[in-house]
Amino acid sequence: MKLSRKKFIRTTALIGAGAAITTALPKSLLSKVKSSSSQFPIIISTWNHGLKANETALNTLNSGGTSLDAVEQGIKTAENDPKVTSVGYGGYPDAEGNVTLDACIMDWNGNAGGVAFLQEIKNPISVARLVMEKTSHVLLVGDGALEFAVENRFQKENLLTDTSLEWWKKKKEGKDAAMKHHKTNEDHDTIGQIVIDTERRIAGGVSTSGLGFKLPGRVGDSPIIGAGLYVDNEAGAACATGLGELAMKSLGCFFIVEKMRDGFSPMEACRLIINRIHKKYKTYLDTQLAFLAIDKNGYIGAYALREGFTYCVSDERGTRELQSEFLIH
Ligand code: SD4
Repeated sequence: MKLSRKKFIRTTALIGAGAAITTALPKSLLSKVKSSSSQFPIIISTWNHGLKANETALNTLNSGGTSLDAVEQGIKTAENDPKVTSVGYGGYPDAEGNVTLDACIMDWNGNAGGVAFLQEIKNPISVARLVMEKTSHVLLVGDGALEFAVENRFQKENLLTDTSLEWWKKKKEGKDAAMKHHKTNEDHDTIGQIVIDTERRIAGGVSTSGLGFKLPGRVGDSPIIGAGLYVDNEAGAACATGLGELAMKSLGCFFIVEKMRDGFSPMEACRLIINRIHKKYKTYLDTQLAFLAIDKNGYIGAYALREGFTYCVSDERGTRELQSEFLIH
């Protein structure tokens, strides 16, 4: 269904107001905020590269695409951009200098697909979608994922840019220090995007080159359903960014969606899991981890372990980048 800019503005007015009110309320009241009625679409995504990704997703909806189409196209924008050094083409390589990519996607029926440790393919999000739609599996990794992509006419190409090669050389010179300090604000910023379309169908996706200078073979949370992404049309959706190991140990996105199903606001649910992780894994306090969530009524929550996480929202006020709340400086 084609959605004009004007209609988009009109139909999302209620949601925009709700989101604005939610962020302005004192923390103690957040759990009591309930949505009465909602209009869609609404699009959210992680980090600054979400601005372009959201615009692309909105254009896809306007051209008649579903929320799933919007997520795929939106995320491809970041994957194709060599300046985004944490996703797809131009993503920072592992310790051996290889760019290895992780991605997953989920639709409103609970279908899921993912790829991990995929090399030489620019758009892992599209391969993840094909895994979901064309196979009976959820996750393909490494050579198997590459073979599947090539069979489905994806081109093999070199994903290492001059910039990422230079970065890798510098990292290699100071190898030991680099391996110890996974400062996720500096080395990687996954794109996660969630779209609710006018039919109230929720879809989400995540794509990343993972932790820069990671050990060869390392796979993070991003392709793991429940860790890096979870979508359930009955409750809402969540995606993660930051040190994937923490999202994997906590299955953070699944946790958030289940809390929203139980009536917690997205903000409360995100805060609960960050607090739990902070309490349990004290050794990781020099790292970043953040969750972004939306419930089925269009209320948004974003919460990070530490300062610096930003996310993008597209609603009746257009597309903009917002600062997330956080636990520690
Ligand atoms: C990972 N979670 O591979 C991803 C990377 C990321 O912001 O999100 N960076 O651990």
